[in-house]
Amino acid sequence: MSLIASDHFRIVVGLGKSGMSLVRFLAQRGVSFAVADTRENPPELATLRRDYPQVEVRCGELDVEFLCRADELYVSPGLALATPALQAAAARGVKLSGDIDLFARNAKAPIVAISGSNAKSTVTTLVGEMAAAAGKRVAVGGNLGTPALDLLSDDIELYVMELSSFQLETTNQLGAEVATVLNVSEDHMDRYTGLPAYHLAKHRIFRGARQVVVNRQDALTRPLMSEGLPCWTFGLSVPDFKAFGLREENGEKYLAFEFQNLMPVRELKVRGAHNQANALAALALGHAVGLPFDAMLASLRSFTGLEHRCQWVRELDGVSYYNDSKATNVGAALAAIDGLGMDMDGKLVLIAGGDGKGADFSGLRDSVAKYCRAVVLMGRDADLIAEAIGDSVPRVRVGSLDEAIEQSRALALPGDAVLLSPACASFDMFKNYEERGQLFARAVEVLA
Ligand code: UMA
Ligand code: ADP
Repeated sequence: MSLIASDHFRIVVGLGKSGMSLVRFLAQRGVSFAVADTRENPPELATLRRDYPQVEVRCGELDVEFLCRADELYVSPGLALATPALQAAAARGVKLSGDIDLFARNAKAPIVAISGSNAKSTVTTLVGEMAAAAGKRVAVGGNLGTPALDLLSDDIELYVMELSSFQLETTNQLGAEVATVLNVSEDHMDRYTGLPAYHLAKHRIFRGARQVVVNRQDALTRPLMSEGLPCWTFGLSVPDFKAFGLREENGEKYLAFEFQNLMPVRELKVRGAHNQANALAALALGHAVGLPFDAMLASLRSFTGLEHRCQWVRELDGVSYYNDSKATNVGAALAAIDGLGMDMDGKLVLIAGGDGKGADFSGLRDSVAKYCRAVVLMGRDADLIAEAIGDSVPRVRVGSLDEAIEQSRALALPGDAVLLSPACASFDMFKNYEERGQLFARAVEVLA
């Protein structure tokens, strides 16, 4: 039985991947609905016309009268709820919801829900691999690739979901078995009025949660109301009760739970302190849903990291090249600069810049001064970054990624690393961060 009233009319707003998953879900259940998208030619329009020719679609500027024909709107995470037409419909009593709300109402297996400014995809993938290694029939997705509704199946024993603040804005009640906000730092400031609004959106993940996982080193990850809920913590400090952390014994650093060492940190294949925190977060989430330690540790030992996240590309003339194109905000770039910087004897030549989404780049200043030999800047917000990081190291302005690589190569000394960690979105110069990372990796691979 589907937990959705069939006598109501819905409108799916946004016809991208999540919109199309909503269309399939509603059509399968015989619910009447229409579709709207502000774009003249949304990505899934051809698929919709082919597979569901009877469904009414309105493209272009949203029409409030049309939206008000619905009892409920399922709004794409790509559209801000502050969009005037959505607000006008809400003011006239139309409920605003989204695909995750519908997913939560229909999922029959426990949900591990993961949000945060950074490390969501890494930790989600890790928990998914841990569950699979433990023999669970697990479905992994959400903001990471497969839309949530496409994962629904009676066969599944555990859902591991990456959820963005955009998706959480329209999620009224998630009811996760365990939920976490891994870390909170500025991102998407072009969509939110400020950090408090962004923080509030992320914390909707805790609505109806049965257990929570908190980052001991980031107070903003602590749920505002979690009295009485089992709470597990992770962090790079020494752990005590209900806590995952690091402990050093006889010169060897271990991932540890409470008073028990689990495995030496050097057995992780991923680099940097931030990845140790990610491993601990995944252990805490997996433990909360009863995954055994042996399966979880085996997954940690074999995990080589995701593409475009501090990914080692090659070494040339004694210089290592890293692709961290997924660092689309200041917090992520900082984690890479600090994480790699403190792990090496040489210095970093940082390639940064792009569309800063309204961010304040001054947070990079101290780490750049400490770990960088030079910073090579490209893209729309290059000058903003140059000003914010100060002149402690040379700053070189370039017009293209190829030029950035050429300049970085000239600036790096043996023992150094060239790190593409832009602290910005890519859309001013590339299709997306994947394209930026692939072009970087390919250009570096052919350097002679
Ligand atoms: N758009 C319009 N008009 C509309 C609808 C969308 O102009 O009516 C534009 C917006 O600029 C929007 C973009 O189209 O940002 C994409 O919207 P979409 O509805 O086509 O998106 P989907 O294909 O459904 O993808 C969404 C998530 N996208 C966003 O949140 C922007 C995907 O996350 C997610 O993988 C997918 O659902 C499945 O759940 C991507 C993402 O960039 C990876 N997420 C952000 C991030 O990780 O930082 C939050
Ligand atoms: P998300 O899905 O939240 O964007 P990813 O796992 O894709 O997270 O990683 C995004 C970026 O964040 C990458 O550049 C990665 O190097 C960086 N990162 C990974 N772990 C952390 C962490 N614990 N804190 C801050 N940044 C991190």
